[in-house]
Amino acid sequence: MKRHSSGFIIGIVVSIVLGFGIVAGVALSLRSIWGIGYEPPNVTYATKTGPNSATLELATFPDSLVCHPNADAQQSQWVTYCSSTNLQGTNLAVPPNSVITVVIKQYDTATTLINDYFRQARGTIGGTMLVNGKSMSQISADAPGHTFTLQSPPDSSYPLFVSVPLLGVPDNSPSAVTINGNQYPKPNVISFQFRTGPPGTYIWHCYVPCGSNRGVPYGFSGPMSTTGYMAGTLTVAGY
Ligand SMILES: [Cu+2]
Repeated sequence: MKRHSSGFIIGIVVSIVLGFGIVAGVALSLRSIWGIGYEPPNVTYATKTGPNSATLELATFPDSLVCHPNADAQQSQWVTYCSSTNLQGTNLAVPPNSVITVVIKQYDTATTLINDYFRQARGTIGGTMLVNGKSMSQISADAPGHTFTLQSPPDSSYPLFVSVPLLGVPDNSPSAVTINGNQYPKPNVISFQFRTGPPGTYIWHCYVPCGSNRGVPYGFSGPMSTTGYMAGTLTVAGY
C-alpha cells in the first residue's frame, strides 16, 4: 500500500471540514429566506400534467379551521392560504422549465387594496387570468380578497414576478360548501399560468391588507406577517 504524505492527509481533512462548512452555509442561507427561526413544514408538489407542465391547486379561506386545525383560538380566526389538495402548508414546489397552471379556490370576502398596482394580473402568460372561467386582466381595487404575488430573492439567476388579484366573494354569500365540517360560501375560482426556468427558490405572499387590525396597522399584522398563512416559498426543482 502506498503511503501518503502528511500534507496529502491534511489536505483531505481540510477539504472535508470546508465541505461541511459550505453545506451548513447553504442550509443557513436557505433558512434565512424562510424567515428567522421558521422551520418549513411539508412541501406541496405541483401535479405533473406532461413533460413540461404541472398544476398547483391552492385555496384561500376567511379562517384557519381547515388549513391549521391545531391553531389556537385566536389563530384559528386568521385568514390563510393552503394547498387545496392536501389542505396543508404554503411551501410549494414546481418543476423547472415548465408551464405551471395555478388554480385557486377563493372563499374569502374582499378588502380594498392599499396599492392599486396589485389589481392587475402581471407576469402571467398572456397577462391574463381566468375568473370563474372568464378571461380578465384586472379587477377593481376594492374587489380582491387576496393576491398571489410571487417574487425573487435578490440576485436570483432567473427572476420571476407573477401577481394575480383573487376576486372576493360577496359579503352576504350564503354557506354553500362544507370542508371538514366547516361551512364556506361558493368560492371564486381563479386560474393563471406562468413559466419556470432553471431550479431556484422564490417567495410569494399576499398584498391585500387582509391581516389583523384592518384599520391600524393597515391590516399587515397577524396572518400577513406570519409565514404559513398569507406567505410561503415556491421552489423550482426537479422531482
Ligand atoms: Cu391576503
